[in-house]
Amino acid sequence: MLGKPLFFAKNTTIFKMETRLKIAVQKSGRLSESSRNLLKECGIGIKNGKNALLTPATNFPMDILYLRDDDIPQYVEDGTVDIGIVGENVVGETASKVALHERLGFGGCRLSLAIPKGENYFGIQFFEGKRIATSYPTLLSQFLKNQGIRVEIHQISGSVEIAPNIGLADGICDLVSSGSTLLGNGLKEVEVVLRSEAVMISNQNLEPEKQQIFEKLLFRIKAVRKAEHSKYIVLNTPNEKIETISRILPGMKSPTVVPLAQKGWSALHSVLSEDEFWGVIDELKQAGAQGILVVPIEKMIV
Ligand code: PRT
Ligand code: ZN
Repeated sequence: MLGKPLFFAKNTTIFKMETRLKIAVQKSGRLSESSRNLLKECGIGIKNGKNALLTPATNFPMDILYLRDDDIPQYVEDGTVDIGIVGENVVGETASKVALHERLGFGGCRLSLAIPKGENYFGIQFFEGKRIATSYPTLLSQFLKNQGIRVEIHQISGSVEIAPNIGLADGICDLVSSGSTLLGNGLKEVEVVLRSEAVMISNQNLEPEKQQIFEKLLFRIKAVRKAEHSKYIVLNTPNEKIETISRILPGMKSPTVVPLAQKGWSALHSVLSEDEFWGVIDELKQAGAQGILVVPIEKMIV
């Protein structure tokens, strides 16, 4: 029945069942809170949190399914759910045939090779013939194959970082974010296999009505993500400096100019990206800008 619109006849009236998009997010773990927050920032009402297995969104044609992150790519591939939020590392490791969309800006980490800190690392050749413990055998063997290195891979599912200390392996390949787990286990990171963050994935053959809902969601996500990187700036300037200051501001279009009650002065409103902000702030002050206000933006539609 999947993929076909459903019709119910009641007396002489035909009712078409509302198409709803099914999204899978991690039930509990590093991605779960940020995934739910992202949906909320997109204006999607989620009623009864993470204890239910499935929650209907209150104001958007979408149902939220809470799963273990490892299961999400497969469920998306086989169409049990339509879309999902999961780490790129999991998509890569499960080698799932899904479409990758937006990177979502959270869950950032790297899959890295690490060895005991006392070892002399002289490059990837170090690993030739060595034993490596990992929960990521697929990604690791692809990486090493590309480098022409042969190793013995020991697949283990948890506490990979203790493997060298108990003599199970010469090195490990695991996810790293702050690096403190490696440090605490006397290991050093020597190669990055993959950089990863949470991504939106979808089934490769979404039916058109679901595709439309998905596009609405992606549109909202882009607006939220764009706003995260942008700041709204308001500053006061003598009128004769408006042109100079406008040239410094790399805003969306030209800045908005509003006359102030004080004669000869105006307020300029514009949008800056977070990265540009510190670069231009000194220039703005030197050019005569005063009372500079920088405020966060909630959503940004461009
Ligand atoms: O129960 P379920 O299967 O759903 O969750 P899980 O336990 O498998 O995954 P979880 O919640 O730990 O991680 C989910 C996703 O978060 C991962 O697939 C990554 O995409 C992402 N992520 C980001 C991380 C980390 N950072 C991370 N640091 N996943 C795991 N770690 C672990 C790593 O394995 C190591 O043990 O944290 C430790 C290292 O952290 P640092 O900060 O000490 O370097
Ligand atoms: Zn998992």
